Amino acid sequence: MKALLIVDVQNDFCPGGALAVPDGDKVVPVINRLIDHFDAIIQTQDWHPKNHSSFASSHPEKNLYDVVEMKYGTQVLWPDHCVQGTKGADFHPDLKTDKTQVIIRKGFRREIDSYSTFFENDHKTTTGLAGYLKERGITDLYAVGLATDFCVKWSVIDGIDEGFNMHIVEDAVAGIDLDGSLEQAWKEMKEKGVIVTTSDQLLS
Ligand code: VGL
Ligand code: ZN
Repeated sequence: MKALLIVDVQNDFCPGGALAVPDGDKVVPVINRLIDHFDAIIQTQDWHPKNHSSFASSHPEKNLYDVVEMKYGTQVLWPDHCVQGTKGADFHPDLKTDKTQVIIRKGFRREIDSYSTFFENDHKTTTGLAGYLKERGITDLYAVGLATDFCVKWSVIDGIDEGFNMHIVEDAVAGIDLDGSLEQAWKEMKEKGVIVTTSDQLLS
């Protein structure tokens, strides 16, 4: 069984949003075309309280995109984004969400960020997704969405560690790219064993 994992296709990660990924909205029509070809559709939603510890605004002495040490490791300080209940946290209006069966929200604990759909950034606190997928007999997960070098990458790597065949749909993801993080992400995912595919390949 195969599932489509649609990562963080939210207004704040699209052009005009608080943490816009260049060309972030270009993934929307590509993802919409894929939706009917999967047994299960899972979406993730970055969902932060106001004053989240990953926001630079919560650290007055720091600058945007500084990297700081948290109890659980290094953390990039982001602009305020995907605040619970705001328009920025909503899914892109053109994304087809009717077929979505489960939405995993992440980053809702003030003191810890969560890039991966499987674990929060301490790599210990689970979201429950692995159990859900296993109970449904899903073996293959196809990652699409935003951002390639953060939430998509961490989801792919953790998914492989959790025993799933992880695929990434090259033309259905887009990255932030901080100091070469995009190239680094592709390298790490490929070294870990991600299966790279394209939407044309999946639809043919
Ligand atoms: C993300 C940075 C902060 C992502 C979420 O969806 O990749 N990146 N929060
Ligand atoms: Zn976030």
